[in-house]
Amino acid sequence: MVDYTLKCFAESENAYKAALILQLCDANWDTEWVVFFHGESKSDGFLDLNSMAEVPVLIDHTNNGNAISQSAVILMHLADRFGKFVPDNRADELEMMRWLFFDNHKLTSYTATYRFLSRFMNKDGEPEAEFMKARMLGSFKIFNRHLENHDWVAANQPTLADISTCGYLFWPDHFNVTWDDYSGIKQWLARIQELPNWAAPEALLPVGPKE
Ligand SMILES: N[C@@H](CCC(=O)N[C@@H](CS)C(=O)NCC(=O)O)C(=O)O
Repeated sequence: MVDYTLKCFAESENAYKAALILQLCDANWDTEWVVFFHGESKSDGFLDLNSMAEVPVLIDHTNNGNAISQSAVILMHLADRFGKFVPDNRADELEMMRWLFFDNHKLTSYTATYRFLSRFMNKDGEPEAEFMKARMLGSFKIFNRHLENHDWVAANQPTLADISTCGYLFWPDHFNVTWDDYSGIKQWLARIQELPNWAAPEALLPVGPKE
């Protein structure tokens, strides 16, 4: 029996955030594929686990199968469990929280929505896609400027802010960007890839039902 099961699917980089911390902490975990594109996350069974109808959901078998959702909350729960990726002083912890909110409100939110409109709905050129793309590029500019002067997002070490913000960024071609135009982001992603046990999204998230 594993300690944690992550309900997820390959295209969900919010799920990758949770998968990445499990991987970096060398946790005992497995995945369960959510048939997202056929509406599973809106089904009654799924809503019983997460009333917000969103992936990811972490099932914590070490705590009576408790279901936890919102990737930032999952990250905080696992950081607490493993004693990793949270700064040891209040100022850096607040800075970490500041970037977690920035990520959830802007960076991931605009990137994921634009990627969905462009890649899965072929809406490039249409007003809603162009609006989201502009908001995404605006958040990249802000984030890149920060990373040009910081090795890690919130402290002098990797924290949950790095794990959360990097979620969507390993596949820039999925949202029509090259990191050659954003040297701060490019160099920071390379630092993340050098963390012990790092693995890419496609190595951690399931693409379909298990045999
Ligand atoms: N803030 C949430 C966002 C989760 C989210 O948007 N998940 C997507 C898949 S990556 C989803 O389930 N979307 C369903 C919907 O928006 O209806 C988190 O970080 O967990």
